[in-house]
Amino acid sequence: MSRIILITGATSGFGKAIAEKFAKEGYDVIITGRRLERLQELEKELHAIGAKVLSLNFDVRKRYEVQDIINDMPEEWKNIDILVNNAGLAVGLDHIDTGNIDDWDRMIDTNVKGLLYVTRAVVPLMVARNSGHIFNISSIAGKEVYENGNVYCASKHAVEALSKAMRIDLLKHNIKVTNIAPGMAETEFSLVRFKGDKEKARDVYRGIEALRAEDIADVVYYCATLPPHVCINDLTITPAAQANVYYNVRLKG
Ligand code: NDP
Ligand code: 8X3
Repeated sequence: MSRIILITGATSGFGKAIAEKFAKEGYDVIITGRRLERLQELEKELHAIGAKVLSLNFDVRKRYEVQDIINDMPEEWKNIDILVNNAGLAVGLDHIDTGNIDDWDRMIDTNVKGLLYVTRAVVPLMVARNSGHIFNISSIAGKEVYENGNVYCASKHAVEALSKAMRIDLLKHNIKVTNIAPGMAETEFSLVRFKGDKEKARDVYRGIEALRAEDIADVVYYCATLPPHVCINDLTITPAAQANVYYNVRLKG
């Protein structure tokens, strides 16, 4: 019987790469996100490599919709082995006294509350089977705080705390929890943070070989396929040219 993975935010970046990686490796894949067209394209791509796919089109911020959609999944898809809480975003980069409160709400609602809604809907299915593995995609912004990062950093610090808390609460249910904290990775992340400003987004990665989404997918796959008695609790991954949120080296020119 194939194993089942559910990935939030599979329409782009890390989530899409994780879906592709696990599909190639023979997993049945549940892909989720708000952009229906992207979901449909990915579903087609994964079918073409012979994978079994279920697309769920929802916004993680919609508490009741999340619960209903997970409840209404076909029974054979409910044996979820791996949950990847990946959907998330940074919006804006401002000092605390000038920050946009709508941006703050979006980050907290998505990165913290959305992650909780999905977890609350999926984890009872794992508890019932006494088996499972949760990946929470945090960030180096969950380890340290940088200027203008305030609310995004706070949301990822919350993810870090939730990873630790889930590991304790779910220990007796044989559910592993792995917290993944990537550094600079070139996805649509900066385009979203700068609200579509391509120039500003490109500038973030200028002179740096940033992580690729596939690097994160490989790491998640590695952690997910270790023997049952081994759990990687927490992993920080940066490009070789980045030490932490403060220090990196850029090639000139
Ligand atoms: P992308 O912008 O490429 O992907 C983000 C994904 O999240 C998309 O699939 C998007 O789908 C989904 N998403 C966003 N909001 C919602 C929502 N309300 N409901 C459902 N899905 C949503 O960025 P990344 O792949 O880089 O980001 C993935 C995760 O990694 C995020 O949690 C981010 O904070 C974290 N991260 C990113 C780093 C980076 O440098 N790139 C570094 C460290 C952590 P859709 O819009 O279709 O809903
Ligand atoms: C994304 C990495 O450094 O832009 O989580 O916050 S950073």
